[in-house]
Amino acid sequence: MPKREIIIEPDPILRKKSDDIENVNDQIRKLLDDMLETMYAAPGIGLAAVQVGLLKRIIVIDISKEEKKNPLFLINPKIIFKSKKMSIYEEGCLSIPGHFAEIERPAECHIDYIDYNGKKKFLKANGILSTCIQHEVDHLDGKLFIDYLSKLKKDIIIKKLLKHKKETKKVIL
Ligand code: GNR
Ligand code: NI
Repeated sequence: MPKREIIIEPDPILRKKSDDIENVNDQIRKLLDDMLETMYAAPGIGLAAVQVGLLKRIIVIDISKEEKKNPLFLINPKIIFKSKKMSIYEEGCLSIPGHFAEIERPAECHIDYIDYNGKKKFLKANGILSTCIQHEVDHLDGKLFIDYLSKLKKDIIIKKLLKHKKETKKVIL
């Protein structure tokens, strides 16, 4: 199961909307397996397909502690309920390395999705799982957690990421 390269902001693909999956075949399952391995290696608790350069509505999540791995594969996830009650978590993003911020989101959410075997499922989430699902579904719509910050904070983060990208670029310009 090969790992895939994670795309770092700023990159225009991270701002694009991902497309629904028509049917869950072995190629999709291979992608899910690769994404999970990439996420564990990073390490992270969630990963959206767009972060490895594919505009597909696919997410992998595992909020468990290292030992008891409990992967969640979400295909075409749709948030059908968001609670009025909000909660705040410090968020990070594998596409925004080294930057973290407290973000307020609905505390609970309910989703419809398709699982690894192509079966329709329903899930009620709260706590960090609810936050993570919303963070990942945002990716599928071209949105990043820094979009919730003030323009000033967001611009500073993007500038730092861009500077770092330029310094570490391997190609000769
Ligand atoms: O690894 C991750 N941690 C995290 C922490 C708080 C809220 C969301 C996340 S998701 C993030 C991995 C990632 O970038 N997923 O898109
Ligand atoms: Ni992210």
